[in-house]
Amino acid sequence: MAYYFISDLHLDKSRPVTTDAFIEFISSIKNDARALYILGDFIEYWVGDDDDRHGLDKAFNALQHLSKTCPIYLMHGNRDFLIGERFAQQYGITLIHEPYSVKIKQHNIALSHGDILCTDDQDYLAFRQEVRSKDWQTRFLAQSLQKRIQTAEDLRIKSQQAMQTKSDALMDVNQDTVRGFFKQTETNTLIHGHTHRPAIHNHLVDNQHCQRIVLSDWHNQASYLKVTEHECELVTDDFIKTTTLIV
Ligand code: LP5
Ligand code: MN
Repeated sequence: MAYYFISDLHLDKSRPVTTDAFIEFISSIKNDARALYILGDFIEYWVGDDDDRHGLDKAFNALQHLSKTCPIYLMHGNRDFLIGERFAQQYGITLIHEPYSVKIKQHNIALSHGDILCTDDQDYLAFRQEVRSKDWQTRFLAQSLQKRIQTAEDLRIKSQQAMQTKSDALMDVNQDTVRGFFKQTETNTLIHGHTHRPAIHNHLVDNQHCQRIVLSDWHNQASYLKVTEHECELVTDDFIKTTTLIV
């Protein structure tokens, strides 16, 4: 039996290969999964639980089916932070909010989408602060579905334009912020996504060895982290990396 971690699927009806890969992945873990953690950006974008035009019912039904045999935890990402309890309950999902820690055997593991670790990207952080406020969300969700979808589409274009002006270094995690996150959560393992730079990094925090495992996005293929006992395996289309969890 194993714990599975995935993120950044960006499911969208325009990319059926990824949706099929997800359904196949869910089917492949169903007899083996102790829990599934989805660490954000599960969906390309989400403008409210009342939006039923995703064309992703097959993927959602696969989750609901899995939820009968294993708990499914979902954390918000910067694309789908408006996923609410209505959607979660409909498909047997438990929403979790960061900073979130989970104990697996004797290992204390912190989970994050990863965007809050990218603190050099000040423009993004200012934007994030605004759209994560209760007031902004209440006003946004009161708009018509069509208007919300249009705003999200506009924002995707603005975001792509903004990202062309930002360096890779600026859009990666900030090392001091990562160290602070380990201290705040009192963990020595951190799993996150968002940057789409799958890797296993070592950090030294107050002379303690810590590990940061970065999940891959799903670009037409499944990729995941599988944790069994003390071992973990990070699987992408290009490589498989293994490590032993720190006690
Ligand atoms: O996800 P990814 O990796 O592509 O990009 C992020 C950051 N971009 C975003 C924007 C999302 O992609 C947009 C998704 C829309 C879904 C939301 C649904 C709810 C509707 C919201 C409507 C307002 O998160 C990008 C980071 C990058 O990761 C790397 O970390 O740099 O951040 C930006 O590009 C943000 C810009 O720097 C600043 C935003 C300018 C747009 C201002 C328009 C204001 C609209 C009104 C909102 C208050
Ligand atoms: Mn993201």
